[in-house]
Amino acid sequence: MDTPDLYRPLTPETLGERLSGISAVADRIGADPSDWTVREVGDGNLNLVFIVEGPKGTIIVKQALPYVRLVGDSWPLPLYRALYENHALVRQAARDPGAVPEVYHFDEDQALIVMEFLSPHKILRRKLIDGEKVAGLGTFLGTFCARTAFRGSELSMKSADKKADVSLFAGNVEIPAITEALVFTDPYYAAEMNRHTEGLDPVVADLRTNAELKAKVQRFLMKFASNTETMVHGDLHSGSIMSTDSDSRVIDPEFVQYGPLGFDIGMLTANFLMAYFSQPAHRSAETLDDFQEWVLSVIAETFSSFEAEFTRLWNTERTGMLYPASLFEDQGQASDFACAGLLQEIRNEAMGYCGIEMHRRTLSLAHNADFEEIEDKQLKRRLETRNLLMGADLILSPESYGSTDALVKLARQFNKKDIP
Ligand code: SR1
Ligand code: MG
Repeated sequence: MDTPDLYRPLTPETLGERLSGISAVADRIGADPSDWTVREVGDGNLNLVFIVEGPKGTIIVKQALPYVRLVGDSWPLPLYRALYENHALVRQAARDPGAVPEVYHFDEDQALIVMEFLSPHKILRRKLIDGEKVAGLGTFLGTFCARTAFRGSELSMKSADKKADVSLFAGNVEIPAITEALVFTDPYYAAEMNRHTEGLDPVVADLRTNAELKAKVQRFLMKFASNTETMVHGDLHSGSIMSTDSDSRVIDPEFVQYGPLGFDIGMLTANFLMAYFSQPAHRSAETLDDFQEWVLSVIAETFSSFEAEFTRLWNTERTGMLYPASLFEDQGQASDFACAGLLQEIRNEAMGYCGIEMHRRTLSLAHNADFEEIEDKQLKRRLETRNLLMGADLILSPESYGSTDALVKLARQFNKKDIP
């Protein structure tokens, strides 16, 4: 995998000199780099992230590294992923204005994006672990998922534009390959980079010997890899959302690809369910029920907002070649039932992706802090077991949980389940 000759990773010491001539930067933080304060704050799995503060303001500089930061240079990863992230941010901003950070500057050779600094936003996963509620969260996320799903598909886009975009994003090969392996495959066999909490072996063995479950997961992988319904964020977890107590934004779409309509909302739901199941380790008994119920209410609000916004767009922006008015409204026939049927299919498939994400975050390489920060290993094992078992139910029978009531009921059942 070649790294372009011009590329040099930034350091806090070199960033000032390297970015000083860029007018988009100077306009926002001031022109003299000797007045800038630079901090590298990247704590994700892949990139460098700098907060650069100057007399006029603050910006974020995100730069791709030519390898997976979490693992090291033994796992090379192409820099061109920054190009796709930039394309994704531009499209998401157009499809859901204000939902993602504004891009100020993109440098393809340096694989870097200069963008809006969100403040006082914090990573949502941190807020969920700390028990901090976010007003309007489900509405924001459901609306974001609906707008990006609908407006990135041929329900809305001209076919020529959508097909050109599918072809553009098809160049992003290695990033989907990470998801195909880490999310859909590795959890279900003894892959080299896997790890799981001590004592989980019997549950893990049950999953890995369940041929029906593995076949269902592979069917979901086939859809993920070959279904180009819409442009998906591709990694929509609570670490890809930044929030204050009442405002949220979606960040970090470098796993963007064309994929199934239900993928993002399914992955997102998994991350709320993992926040839910891990709460007994993070909350006192007095606040536990209230916070857990709030997390479930966010899931419910996300789906109801998704469906409301998707339906609104169906009725007002259905300008693509799919489900055209010529077949329905123009013949005096309503198409509501077709919209409702499609939404039900999206919900059902979302449940499958949800269950798979619940498995991979506890079994393969990239675990999440919700569980990882639990020091009591027995408690961690018990809570992760609830999560794994519910994930299996969702994968095996996604259509049984295609309503919010059924999903929430199942989560409450597993949350009460005695695990020895
Ligand atoms: C090697 S990358 C591991 C994970 O980090 C990203 O955030 C994605 O979730 C990916 O699966
Ligand atoms: Mg990320």
